[in-house]
Amino acid sequence: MKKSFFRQSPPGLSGGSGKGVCREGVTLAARPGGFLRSCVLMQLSRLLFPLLLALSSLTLQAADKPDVLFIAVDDLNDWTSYLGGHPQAKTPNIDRLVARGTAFTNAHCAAPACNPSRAALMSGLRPWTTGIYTNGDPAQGVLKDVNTINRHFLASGYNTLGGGKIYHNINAEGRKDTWTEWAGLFPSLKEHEENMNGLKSGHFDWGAVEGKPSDMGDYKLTDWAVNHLKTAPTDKPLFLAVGYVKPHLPWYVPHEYFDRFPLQSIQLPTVKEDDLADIPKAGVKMAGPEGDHAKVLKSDQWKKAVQAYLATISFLDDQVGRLLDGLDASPRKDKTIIVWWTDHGWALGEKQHWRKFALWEETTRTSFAITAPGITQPGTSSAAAVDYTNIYPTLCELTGLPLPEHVKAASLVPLLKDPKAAWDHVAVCSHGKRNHAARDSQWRYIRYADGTEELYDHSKDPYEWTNLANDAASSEVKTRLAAVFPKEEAKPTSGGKGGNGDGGEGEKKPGKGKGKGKNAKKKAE
Ligand SMILES: [Ca+2]
Ligand SMILES: [Ca+2]
Repeated sequence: MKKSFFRQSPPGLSGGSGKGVCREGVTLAARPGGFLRSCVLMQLSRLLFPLLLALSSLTLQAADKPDVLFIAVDDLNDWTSYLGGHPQAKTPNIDRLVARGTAFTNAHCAAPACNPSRAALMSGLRPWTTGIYTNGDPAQGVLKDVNTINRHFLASGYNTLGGGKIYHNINAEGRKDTWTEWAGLFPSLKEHEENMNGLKSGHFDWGAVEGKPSDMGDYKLTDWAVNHLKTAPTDKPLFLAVGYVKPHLPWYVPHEYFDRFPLQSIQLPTVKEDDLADIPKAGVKMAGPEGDHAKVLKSDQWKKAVQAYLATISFLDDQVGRLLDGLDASPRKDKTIIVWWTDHGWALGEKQHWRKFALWEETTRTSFAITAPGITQPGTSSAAAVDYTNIYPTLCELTGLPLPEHVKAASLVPLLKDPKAAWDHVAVCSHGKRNHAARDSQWRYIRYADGTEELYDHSKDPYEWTNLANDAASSEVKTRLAAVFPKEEAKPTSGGKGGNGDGGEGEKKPGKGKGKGKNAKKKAE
């Protein structure tokens, strides 16, 4: 572990002269008996004064800082109206949120699974540095020594409040000492697997359920967040992290959401029948056509799954609308930075693949936008290829917090100021050790651990149907994009026993809390 990962003292708090010698001894000796006391007092004041000064200046500076509304969403791909990932997606509120600032339309996770994606985003460190590659690679052992985003804001004078799912393993990372207040998960209806679709595939399940929207955990999370926007003390800047759990599986939401998407009207994703024919074995293994896809086809569940995902997204969208209304009714309306991100994409049958856990566009592309008052212009978008290691430095620059030494990625602020600004960085996504994808404005290049490759030209092939990796003409592009892949990679924290389990161990729901931080002490992982 490099020293630079470790948490740093808050700026200004490590000071104090501390020399331990009372140099005024000669003068003070003229007052017999008072020397020692005076000397100690002077020494104390010397030690305390800079500390008090630093504290007061920190408070003063902190009070002037913008608030941050940090919204995480679990398992939402590009099926939003504004990104157009599915023609029937209805997301007026997400669109409204994103339109307040700059939408990043070519944004990608650092890893296509909950745990490594969130660990990379919150730490600013890539999987190949931390060894957190998959859901089965424990994060806590590494992250406890890293100055993560929430630790950094807490140490810098922010009132940091977190609720829902921010890290994958909320029991391990959602601890009281890393937030001012950690609220954990809120109980929801139908938390047990019901096998409503008959596939007997654990939480790979969907169906309309009895209940009201207000019975859902994300509804309660929204109430919690809106309440804090209204009531959190205004003498301290607020970092409010709201982690929505839907549209993660299982897709159980009340009937009214399913009713918005009549089954007979549902359109399946655009797919090419023999799409896997030009994909190397390692890619076909990631797609796993004999798994979820075979089951879905056999039981005629494809349209029902699409309907259920759209319905669950629509439920989420309603909560986003309530959250936005809450922000606009709060005193923080005009000084709040909004960071909106979904932890990775999701495939629903493209390349005969389901879920995340792969390196194609459907699974790495996310919904991501930033609104920064005074910096972003409403309704703007950037097509620059960005990934989630860019979020930490951007937040530091927007709030004036010092940039931790370990955070090396580029800030997005130039793009927030001018979405058309030059951007020569490449988005990188890793799925397991030595499997990486690089994405720029035109190309996606995938290289698997065994050296096999895929290359897609998005200017002609938006669905990534034609693998150009074996074309002689592609060697220059491949060489340029391969240069961003690491030469050395950390061992997986699980020792290689992790994996994502394709619905198994790594896909288990994080431990439940009661929305009051009761889960904070439990040990997991
Ligand atoms: Ca996720
Ligand atoms: Ca193909």
